[in-house]
Amino acid sequence: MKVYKTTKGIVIAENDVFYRVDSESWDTFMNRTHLFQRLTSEIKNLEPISRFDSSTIMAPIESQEIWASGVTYMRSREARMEESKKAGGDTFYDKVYDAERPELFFKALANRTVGTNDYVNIRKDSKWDVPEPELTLWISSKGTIEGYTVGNDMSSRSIEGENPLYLPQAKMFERCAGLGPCVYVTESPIDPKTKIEIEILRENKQVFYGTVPISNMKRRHAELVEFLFRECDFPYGCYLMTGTGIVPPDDFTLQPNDEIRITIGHIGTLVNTVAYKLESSI
Ligand code: DO4
Ligand code: MG
Repeated sequence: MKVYKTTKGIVIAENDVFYRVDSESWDTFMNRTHLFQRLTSEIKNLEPISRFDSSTIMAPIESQEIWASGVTYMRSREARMEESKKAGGDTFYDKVYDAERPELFFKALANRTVGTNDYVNIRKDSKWDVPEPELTLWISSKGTIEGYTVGNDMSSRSIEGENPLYLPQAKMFERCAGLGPCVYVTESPIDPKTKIEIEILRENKQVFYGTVPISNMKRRHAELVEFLFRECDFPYGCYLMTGTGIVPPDDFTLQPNDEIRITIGHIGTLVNTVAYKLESSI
């Protein structure tokens, strides 16, 4: 079952039949345990809508925090060790990959998050930029994993590689997180064979393609959630990006107008176009 946040309210989709939910806020509607069972019984009382306009889809977020996990796949460990070697930071990635405590970092709130068919930014003071395609957990305030979405953890490799202490600047800026198109709510945990796929198009030509099964991840989802919830409360639930297992080759960097298409199994495709930040109007 898929749940979309749209400009016209919340829409539930089951087997391509769409139902609109009236007078509910995203925060209260989504932050429930046993969400799959609740939605299954709720749609029985709803009339299907005749047409779903995909141009109304927004990022599936309101008051939630987005957190992210790091170095959960061997590919991320290797790429980061290489990029930070000169700065002497390589050994930290090596250690965190094997440590009991995972790397978890705060990524964004709704104000820095974009949905599908929207722009993500690269920094003007960065020379080396990549998208990070990540399976993203939807977690209730009780710490239960209730669904999944597609996440794009936009990252500056040149800034992180210069010094691991620059991580917040490499990861957090306007439009640094892509999320969507929907939350895929499941009865049981997502199939480990599910593939993450990313395609980057430049002037309509494919300049990068990568794929990885989520089973390549070193850590369990429940383990990441347990660490995140140890000392943090999330009254509206939260999102947790689970780390990247796909890193483009070292000679690749994003350019304005590149189109990033990330597909994860049954969840769908998150499409973002790359841009520089516009001048602030504040
Ligand atoms: O260690 C820095 C961030 C790692 C990360 O974002 C990832 O592995 O996906
Ligand atoms: Mg990442």
